[in-house]
Amino acid sequence: MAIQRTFSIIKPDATKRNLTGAIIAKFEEAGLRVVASKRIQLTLAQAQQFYGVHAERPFFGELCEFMISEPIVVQVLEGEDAIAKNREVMGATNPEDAAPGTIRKEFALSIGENSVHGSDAPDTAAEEIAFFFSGLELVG
Ligand code: RTP
Ligand code: MG
Repeated sequence: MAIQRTFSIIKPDATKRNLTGAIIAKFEEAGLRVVASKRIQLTLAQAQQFYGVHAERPFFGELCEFMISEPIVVQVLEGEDAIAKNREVMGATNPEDAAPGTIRKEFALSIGENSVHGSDAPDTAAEEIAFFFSGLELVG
């Protein structure tokens, strides 16, 4: 597998509980390098645009309100097979189903407040990175 980049969000439930460092440590232990990072607070319009793929889902309103409730940390992670590796380190969407040692098993509060987001495929990773970062901000 080649070196890939993926997009990650440390979500409001985690930034609020001061878990940013603990979550980044999990990425680094898994061999993922942080090549871009910033702490921001989304507007409602930005959250709705980012999660547009889920617009028809029953949890869309709740998800967008949650994502703007506190600052988030958006990052680009780089490494061997980074997209799949990041999702492995994150664990299942619902922390009750997440494997031991994963971020969501250790830190997530619920299926909604689940501490992290990670891109699910190369095309979405590229779109999500471009949504938040300019080329100048990516330092490999
Ligand atoms: P993500 O996109 O955040 O990395 O998570 P994912 O792929 O594991 O989950 P996805 O199906 O894409 O859902 C996006 C986010 O929506 C919230 N969600 N809430 N209340 C619910 O039933 C529910 N289901 C999903 C979660 O915050 C999930 O990460
Ligand atoms: Mg997803």
